[in-house]
Amino acid sequence: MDISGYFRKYGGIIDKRLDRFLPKAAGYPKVLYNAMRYAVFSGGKRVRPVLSLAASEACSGAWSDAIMPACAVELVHAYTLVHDDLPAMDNADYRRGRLSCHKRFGEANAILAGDALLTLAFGLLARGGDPARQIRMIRELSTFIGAPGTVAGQAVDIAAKGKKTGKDIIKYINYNKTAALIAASLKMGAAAGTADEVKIRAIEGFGKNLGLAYQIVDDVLDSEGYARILGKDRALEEARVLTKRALAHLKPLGAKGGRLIEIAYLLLARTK
Ligand code: GRG
Repeated sequence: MDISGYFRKYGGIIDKRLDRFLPKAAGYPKVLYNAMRYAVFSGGKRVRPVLSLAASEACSGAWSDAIMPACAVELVHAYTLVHDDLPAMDNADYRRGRLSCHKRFGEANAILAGDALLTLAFGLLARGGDPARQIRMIRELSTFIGAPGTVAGQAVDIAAKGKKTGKDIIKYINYNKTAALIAASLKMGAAAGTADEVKIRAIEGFGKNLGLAYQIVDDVLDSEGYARILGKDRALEEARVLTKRALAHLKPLGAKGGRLIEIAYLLLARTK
């Protein structure tokens, strides 16, 4: 299967599961459930959950081992976007080409939808599978997306708004806002099965570098961050270096790391 087919196949599986795990649109309170669904089913590429499933596969796990963390990371991603778009944060009226969640459902409902998505994500990690692995995944996710982690990255980003920002601060923001959740997606995918610690750490190292490269490519596409400081060519060169650094971490996986290598090159070359 080529890499686009892989994304289509696993993206489809993830969407079906997310549909099953999210509260039904007709349930009560309807506005909250619709806001949650609106945030999740709006054309996201499903990069993070596919990374979880690919990491599981690379460690000889079954996709069924990794489906809960895969869905959990997409819910967390959706929550961060809903909250990031709020007037108190990035104040964005549109997301993925349509009204942002608070513009469509009101600010209070968007805040609550984000809260509920985050809460459901942790609930999914506690469902099914081996309890020791579930606890580990809950601990890992809370470390990567809390403070320090995604929330800290967002706090520093907000504090830096309108100020001249150096490369170190941008790197801190990129690592915490973006790379932390990407690393968590991969690490939890690996840890959901029976992978040993050497492989789990290898996948984590891959994820941290891949996540930094992912944000730089995003900056180049949006003409922001690194692209603004370094220029697009130098920023892309930095993304290439980080991707190579990411790939070097995959050595302990041998040929099993092949799919992750393909994904890394696909993300480096992405245009949206
Ligand atoms: C609110 C705690 C809190 C954090 C918000 C993640 C974030 C921090 C803000 C979102 C805006 C932003 C610039 C995020 C960087 C990560 C990133 C590149 C997001 C876009 O991810 P894609 O490309 O988007 O996977 P799709 O739409 O495909 O899901």
